[in-house]
This record gives sequence, C-alpha cells and structure tokens, in this order.
Amino acid sequence: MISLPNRDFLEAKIEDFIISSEKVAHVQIGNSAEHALLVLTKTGYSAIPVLDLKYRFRGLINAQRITDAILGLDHIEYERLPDLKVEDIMETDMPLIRPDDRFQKALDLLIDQNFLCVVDDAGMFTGILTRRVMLKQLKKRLYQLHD
Ligand code: 2BA
Repeated sequence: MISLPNRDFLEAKIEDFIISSEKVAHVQIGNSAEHALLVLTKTGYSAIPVLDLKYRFRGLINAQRITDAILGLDHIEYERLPDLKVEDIMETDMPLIRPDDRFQKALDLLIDQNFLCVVDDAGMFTGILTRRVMLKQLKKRLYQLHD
C-alpha cells in the first residue's frame, strides 16, 4: 500500500518555495511582441509573466500566442512583430496564488499549470511557484516516509 505524505506538508505555506521575482524572466506592458519573442527564445522558457512598471502582475505571454497573432492567410507576418504590444495578446485568465496560500492549493493548480504566479494583496508580483519545485518537495516528503 502507498503511504501519503502527512497533511502538515499540504498545510504548509508556499512562501519559502517561491522563485523570487528578481530571478524570473519577464516582459513589461508596452513591450513589443518582438521583444517578448526575443526573451522567450533567449531564456528557453515556454511562457513568462507580463508586469507593469510598478511590478504588478498583468498576464502571461508565450510564443504560441505571438505566432497566432501574426498568422496571415498563407504566411506568418513577421513584419508586424514590432508594432504588436504584449498587452494586446497576453493571456489574462489564469489562476493566481498568494504567498500565504497552502501547498494543497498549489498542488491542485499545478496539475494543469506549468507554474503559478504569486501575487500579494496589493497585486504586486512576488515570484513564481513551479511544478519542478513542487515535485521536489513531494519527492523529499515521500522518501522521508521510508527513512
Ligand atoms: P517551461 O519553460 O515549459 O519549462 C519546463 C521545464 O523545463 C521547467 O520546469 C524546467 O524543469 C525545465 N527548464 C526549461 N527551461 C529551463 C531553463 N532555462 N533553465 C532550467 N530549466 C529549464 P519548471 O522549473 O517546473 O518550470 C515551469 C515553468 O515555469 C517553465 O515552463 C516556465 O514557463 C516557467 N519558469 C520557470 N522558471 C522561470 C524563470 N526563472 N523565469 C521565467 N519563467 C520561468
């Protein structure tokens, strides 16, 4: 029979496991789709947050949304990239999490999301919680059960 990690873990706050904002690749409102594509390509990440000048979270951008926005009838219209703004094509409908939320909530959400953006009460972007970090914590707890 498989033993599950005890509930203490699920009830712990996520705050200690956040990748802090200064380490997270992002783009800003007002940046062009060309700039966003450059950042996505250079960092290798499939999606990154969009922030405003005050570091408030505004949305997510990925290469698929950019390509989709410049898709013509029979070719990709790359010449439109400099004029297209990230705020016009970013995704805004995604679950967010707060620094004092619990692992249980993050675990449920990370089943469908690669990562979660962490936003405080004032809407400020605190960082991200990734699937990788969550899986590492789960693995640690599972192995501890057998020590
Ligand atoms: P993806 O870019 O699709 O990356 C999927 C997984 O591939 C990552 O899982 C990580 O294990 C690995 N990976 C991708 N690019 C990497 C890189 N440049 N350096 C090291 N490992 C890399 P997670 O670590 O769980 O990240 C989940 C998602 O969170 C990523 O999806 C990305 O969209 C975002 N992300 C992670 N760290 C980020 C950062 N520092 N800045 C911006 N976005 C980040």
